[in-house]
Amino acid sequence: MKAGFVAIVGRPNVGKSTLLNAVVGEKIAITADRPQTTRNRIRGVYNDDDCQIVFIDTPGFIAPRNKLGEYMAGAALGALPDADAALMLIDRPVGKEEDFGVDTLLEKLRALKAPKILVINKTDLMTPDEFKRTYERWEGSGVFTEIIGTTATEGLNVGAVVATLKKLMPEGVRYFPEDMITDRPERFLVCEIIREKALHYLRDEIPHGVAIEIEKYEEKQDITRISALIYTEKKSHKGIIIGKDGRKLKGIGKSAREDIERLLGTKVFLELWVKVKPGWRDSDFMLGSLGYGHTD
Ligand SMILES: Nc1nc2c(ncn2[C@@H]2O[C@H](COP(=O)(O)OP(=O)(O)OP(=O)(O)O)[C@@H](O)[C@H]2O)c(=O)[nH]1
Ligand SMILES: [Mg+2]
Repeated sequence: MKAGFVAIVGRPNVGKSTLLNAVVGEKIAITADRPQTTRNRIRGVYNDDDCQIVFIDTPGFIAPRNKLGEYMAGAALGALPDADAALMLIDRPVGKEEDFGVDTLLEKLRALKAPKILVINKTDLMTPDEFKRTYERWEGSGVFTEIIGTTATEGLNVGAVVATLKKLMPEGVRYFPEDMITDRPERFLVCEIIREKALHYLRDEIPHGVAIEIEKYEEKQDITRISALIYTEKKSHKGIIIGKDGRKLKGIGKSAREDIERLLGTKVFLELWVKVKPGWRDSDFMLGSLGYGHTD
């Protein structure tokens, strides 16, 4: 029996959470077509007859701009030292403006004893020649024991990533029961679903200033009543989130409710409120109460 931990790291928006979901076969981490979607470490558990791999999804790594960013960067780098293997994801050749994140990650990876695998994701967006050039460039870094191309959205080659990691895992026993696919509780997943829908509905800088807090969570026999707050940093953003005649907030609520019903397997009554909290991303108190206070 093999069992171990794999840290998934990389710059924002490269598809780390999409890959985690593909590996586990369920949606446990939210994804969005914008950077800095993931804010916490999220563990997803892969099981088969003779192996358990605990994948740790991490926030995309960039230079922090506020205390929330510091928490996120800490969550990303902090996943590495205890990992039995590290997966670094990229989605295209790196340019200059991106060098901070990649350089720092490479430096950390070089210092790590555990084996490192590079995943070139979003191969569907590359020509064979682009893939080849990217492959050769990274091969030259000398950091990675293996380089694998994937299309995480379609699950393409995800099996190859798992098979490669399986060989690298140490002998051991399962860390989590076989039916447990994530260590995150339902309430966390509910907040994340709401945040994901808000990300999908909102543009520009607004999503970065959004956080979700559950105010009420009542589980009855066949219905779960949830009331949640959407925090935003600016008064002007509150109106945008609510939208004309409350339409945007209704849209966010409806699509979140549908996903939450699927997750919980009950009917859901979901109420959303928008609240302005200037500077919450730099407030230790607010970060703590929103689950960004200490990494686990
Ligand atoms: N075309 C294509 N899109 C992909 C692929 N994998 C992920 N995506 C998309 O890329 C976007 C970012 O994916 P995420 O999984 O949220 O990326 P992430 O690396 O977790 O991002 P952060 O949490 O911000 O660090 C989403 O819109 C995904 O649907 C892929 O293989 N091909
Ligand atoms: Mg993510």
